[in-house]
Amino acid sequence: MTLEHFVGGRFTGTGKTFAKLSPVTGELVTEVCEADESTVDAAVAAARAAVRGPWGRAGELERAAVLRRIADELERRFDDLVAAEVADTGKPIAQARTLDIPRGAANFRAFADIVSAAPAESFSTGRALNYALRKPVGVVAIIVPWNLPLLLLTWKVAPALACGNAVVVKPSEETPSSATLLAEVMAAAGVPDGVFNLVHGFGPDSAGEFLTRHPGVDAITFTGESATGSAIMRAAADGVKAVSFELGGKNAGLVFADTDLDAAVAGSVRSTFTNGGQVCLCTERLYVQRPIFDEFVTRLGKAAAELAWGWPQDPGTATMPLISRQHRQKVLGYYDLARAEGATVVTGGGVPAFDDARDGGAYVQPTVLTGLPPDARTNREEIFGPVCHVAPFDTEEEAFALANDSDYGLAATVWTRDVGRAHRAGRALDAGLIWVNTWFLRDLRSPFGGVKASGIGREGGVHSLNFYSELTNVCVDLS
Ligand code: NAD
Ligand code: 6OD
Repeated sequence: MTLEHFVGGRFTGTGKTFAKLSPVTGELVTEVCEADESTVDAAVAAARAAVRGPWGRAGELERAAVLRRIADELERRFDDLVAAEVADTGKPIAQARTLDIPRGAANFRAFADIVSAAPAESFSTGRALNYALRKPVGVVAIIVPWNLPLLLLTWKVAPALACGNAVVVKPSEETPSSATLLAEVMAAAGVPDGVFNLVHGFGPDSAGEFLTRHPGVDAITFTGESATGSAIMRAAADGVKAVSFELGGKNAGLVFADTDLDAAVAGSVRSTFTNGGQVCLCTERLYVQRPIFDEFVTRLGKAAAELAWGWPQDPGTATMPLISRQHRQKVLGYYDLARAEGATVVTGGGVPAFDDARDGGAYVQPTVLTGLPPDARTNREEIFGPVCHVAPFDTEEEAFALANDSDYGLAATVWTRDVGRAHRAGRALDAGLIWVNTWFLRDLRSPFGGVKASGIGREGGVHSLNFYSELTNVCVDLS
């Protein structure tokens, strides 16, 4: 079977296709159509027609009802979506069942609630009444990566539709399957034709670039690498298109000596190795207060070495392959670089041997490093694999300074029992997201995004509504 685009409510093919390979075995998962410029034109035109039609004028409660039907249909297709996500990414089925796919439905339910309850701004004086109307932005291009495919796609589609826009989405070339199922879900949920359009393909000189350069696109929301964000910003400049960017990270975890050490070790294992370290929020730099440094490193290294290997379909599997052989080459390059920069490899640092079909996949060993100076490239560049470097610190001030010594500023995690310190960290750390004694605990009403090279803008709750809608102020003279 060949996966097709979804344009104006219909699946449609293109002559050119590409192969999606399994990260688990290297075998073919599916062929996928690659969009040419005319397919992207047709998708943008279908979206424009939809947003000019009844959909663009529908009330919030009407759109919220549609979002809830989409969530119902996602839940009905739960097993198909789990299978698609596992096949494309090789992630453990337990994670797909408890995180990736439930969040797809949760995103639609959350934004149905958020848009239904959004307050209307109004100001009155004796002379005049001012009130702000929320209108759709128009045609929104949504470009997402491969690590949490359905979660990250629906995180943007849900608020965009809640605000009455029509969307053209481009999933990663590495994860085309769940997005294709999402198109089926849209049709089954009765979403009007043209409101949700899907084009498959790559970035430069392919669907991604055709979309971001397209004059018919009004706004672009993108999740991916910071360097890609720069390229998209250049493309968006011509049309002065609004952008929202969720980009890369080199996230710090701070472990203070007053912490509950069991919780800090278990939490750092999660924050470093979940999804094979391929979550933008993953910790790649750990700083541990000197009195507990040795014990922490020993326990983290042991836990990393003991993470359960298995096939993705085995319920107990904790590890997963990287998304592709190409990405594995990049991550292994950093393992080599770390050694060249003088790191001590506490555990991992190579490729596991299975003696079965998984040797054709893209697996690497979970890896813990120590001994690098703060300016080592391994400590500064995003690796996006199951690896972290652990360094000691003495004082709170030093810990905050080390955490902030980065071009990125997405997330930080702080492990401490000192409540005052927790709040000081909230103020002191240059990051958009700070978790204290936990990691990746989400409330979809809260602002999500990064500072510095980690992004532009915030999504989540009312922040998403602000990006996906235009406010028009109406001033009525009451005299
Ligand atoms: P990527 O930037 O290579 O690709 C992301 C998407 O952009 C893909 O769909 C790709 O085809 C498309 N693309 C690439 N070049 C393009 C171009 N010139 N024009 C238009 N589209 C283009 O990222 P990736 O490798 O898929 O994902 C990993 C990266 O994503 C990491 O850096 C990670 O930190 C980041 N990420 C960030 C967040 C966040 O919320 N901040 C979330 C997930 C992933
Ligand atoms: O939880 C979310 O809403 C979100 N955007 C997570 C991003 C994870 C990055 O890989």
